[in-house]
Amino acid sequence: MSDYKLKPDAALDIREILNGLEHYRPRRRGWTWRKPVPNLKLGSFTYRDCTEPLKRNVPLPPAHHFGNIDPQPQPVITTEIASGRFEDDIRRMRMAAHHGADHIMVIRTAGQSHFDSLIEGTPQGVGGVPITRKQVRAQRKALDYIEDEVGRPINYHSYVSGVAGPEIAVMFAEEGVNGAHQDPQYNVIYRNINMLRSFVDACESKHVMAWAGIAQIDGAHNANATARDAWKVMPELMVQHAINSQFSLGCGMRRDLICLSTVPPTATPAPCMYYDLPYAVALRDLFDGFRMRAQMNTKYIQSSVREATVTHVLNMFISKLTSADIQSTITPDEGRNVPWHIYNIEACDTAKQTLVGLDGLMDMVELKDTGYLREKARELKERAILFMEEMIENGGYFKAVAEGQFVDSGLFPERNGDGIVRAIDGGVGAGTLIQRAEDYLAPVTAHFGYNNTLAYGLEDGEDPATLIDGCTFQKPELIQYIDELDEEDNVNVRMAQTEEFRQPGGEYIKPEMEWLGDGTVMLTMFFPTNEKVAEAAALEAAKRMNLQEAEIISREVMHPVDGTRIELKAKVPFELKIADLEIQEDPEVYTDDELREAFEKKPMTVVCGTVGEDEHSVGLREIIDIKHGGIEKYGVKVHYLGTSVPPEKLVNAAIELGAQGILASAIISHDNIHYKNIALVDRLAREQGVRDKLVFLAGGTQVTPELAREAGADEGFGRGSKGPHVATALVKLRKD
Ligand code: Z98
Repeated sequence: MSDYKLKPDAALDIREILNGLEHYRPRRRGWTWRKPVPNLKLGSFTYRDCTEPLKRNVPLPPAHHFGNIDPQPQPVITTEIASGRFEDDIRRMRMAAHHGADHIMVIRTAGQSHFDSLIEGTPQGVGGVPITRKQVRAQRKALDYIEDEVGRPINYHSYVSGVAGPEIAVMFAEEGVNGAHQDPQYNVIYRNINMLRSFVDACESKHVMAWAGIAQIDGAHNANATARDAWKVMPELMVQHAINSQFSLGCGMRRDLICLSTVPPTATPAPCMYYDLPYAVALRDLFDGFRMRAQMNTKYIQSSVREATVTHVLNMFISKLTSADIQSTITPDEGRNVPWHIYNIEACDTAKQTLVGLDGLMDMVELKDTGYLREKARELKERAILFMEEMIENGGYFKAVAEGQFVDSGLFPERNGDGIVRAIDGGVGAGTLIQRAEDYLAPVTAHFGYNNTLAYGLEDGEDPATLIDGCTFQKPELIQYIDELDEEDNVNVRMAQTEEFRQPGGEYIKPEMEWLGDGTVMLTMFFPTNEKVAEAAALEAAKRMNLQEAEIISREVMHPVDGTRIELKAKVPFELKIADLEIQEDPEVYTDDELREAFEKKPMTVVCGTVGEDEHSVGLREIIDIKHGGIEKYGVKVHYLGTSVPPEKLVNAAIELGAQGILASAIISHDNIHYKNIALVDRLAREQGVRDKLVFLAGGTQVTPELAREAGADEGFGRGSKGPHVATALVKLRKD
């Protein structure tokens, strides 16, 4: 690794990642779990189920009220990244890691499962990135820097399925990939890859993954994403889990690295807890000692972020009740098909917020041992076992698949006859199996099955690679690293096209959603009409705003006639020169000592209150109260007039009390009433002839300094303002 280090205040430099990549070696193999810290104390709180905190992080938005603590829950948190350009995904990985993700899954490009070999270079993908050695290595290298920065190991993950499964497994072992999906049933059912080939390949792949300590996720959850009524395939899901888990143990995988991919099968308006919780409990009963990767339900997600988030949170309630080990957050891509930076980050925050919010839950509640929950769980297990028995009676897995026993939409033993049918001699890669000859020899480590090493003088159990003095697992210098082959579709060409936007050093900036300089923006609009008219109106509005390539990404009926919410994406036809931007300077804030001294030398009295019909006093109290570090602390004499104070009263009180200042606070912003009241205080003070003797400051969560000044205040204070900011303004702007 070079001396390059991420700087907290600088963008990750992709050029540094690509520099010397051909010689880069991963620094470890294998999966890492979080480190629990029982009774972790952070700020004012003690956490029951949290893990080691991060060195660098972006806490949840309300954290500034709690000393910026950022508790990290127990499950590993996954984010799935699928933009198609690995160089852009790397920047997203850093953001996600700061928000608490420690499992980065890269979705691979559509169609790669049918490639019968490794592919090279860094072509741009569709619906994911092409999994090539170069991009895997670049991302693992970037994650090494990122994990040093955040202070926690990050697991990197992609897919070992498809016709090139074993080749990919070897490449992943060589490149230090930490997790992978591997399930031959996925090949068979969803990718129509020949079943015999898939199971033989899986032996090799799983054996290699076991050697490299790669955690495995199975593919059972795809059945409830595919089946018409996802809750009806619950028994089958358990059968699929069982087949892959037992098979994996047989191939030498450790039980604690075999992760079942579980998805709560229903979503509201179904009474989802009543269905999903017994299923989750049944799974834990049957699969003791294996790990659970909890993914969220995507089958029923529509395009609303709000709705997707509620489903995610309900799903995580089940994760908490049943102790999931890995928590997925796949809202952005699979759920809504809007694979943007912001949705990855939001979903990581949703997971962190929910799981931390549920910290200690199981100290207070427990799942009932009797009644519906256990009866239903038992029923599901019985159905699963009957399913398995039928499969065996049918002549085993291959025959059962050939007869359409899998992904049938009936609740077993009910059958609807709509299962997915695959022929034993059909599918991609059919007829490609060749029996190993008696003198077969593969001088490589982690090779599964018959290998005639004894004839070559090795002891039983000795590593066949010793015959060639070590294979690529021991001697990475033997790895063939192939750089870009395609002269047009490669990372260097793409980076040259966006150079002016790339930090550090880039001169221009553009709004971005997934790729540097993509110029993509999203607009939310509400139209008081039906869906069809609203869609047309939104597109026309975008046109008149000079936006390009406008497309509607979500529509939601608030009322069939009275209102539709539209979310629209489009591209802006301009770029912004950073040097020309008017960047607000942070206001100067005096130190505590300077403030105390100033008010000691020249005492000051102010009157204050929430103005108009506004009853929200919390913000103002924080600005004035000594216990919140408010202005009283510096010796300012404060007359608090209370809430809903009429503007006349503020001005009159200031005159009567001989005050030098007025502080008006306003939260309610309907019809701009906050600015109207600010203007009224200013006007009344003028009418009374005292405006030039009084400093007048206004604040509130929706107050913008410029607009407050325009309305007539001497200064305005928005969200995040604190006592020292206001006290400094009082010193600087006082009129006497
Ligand atoms: C997930 N985002 O599970 P293709 N192998 C298995 C899979 O489950 C999948 C693939 C391979 C979801 C993705 N699963 C759903 C066992 C996909 C992907 O053929 O490259 O799409 O393989 O996290």
